[in-house]
Amino acid sequence: MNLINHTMMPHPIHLHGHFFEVVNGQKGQYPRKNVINVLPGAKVTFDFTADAMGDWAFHCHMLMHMHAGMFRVVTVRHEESGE
Ligand SMILES: [Cu+2]
Repeated sequence: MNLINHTMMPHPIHLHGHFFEVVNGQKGQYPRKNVINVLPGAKVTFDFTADAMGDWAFHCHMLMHMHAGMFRVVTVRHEESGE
């Protein structure tokens, strides 16, 4: 997953239901997190294993931003069952 911040504000982005590994160039030492602060103009990449079935919130942790639309649902499901 790549997160690119085109705004002038930082955005602490939070994924529910999973941890991810922040790709920081230090192979084998990727921090495991479920929130990553994406600074203005910055790009953050994380590796993510979708291993928890269900619908998960994926959003900015600043409530004003979340209510303004920085909120999505990440759905994890088995491809063959369609569930
Ligand atoms: Cu934000």
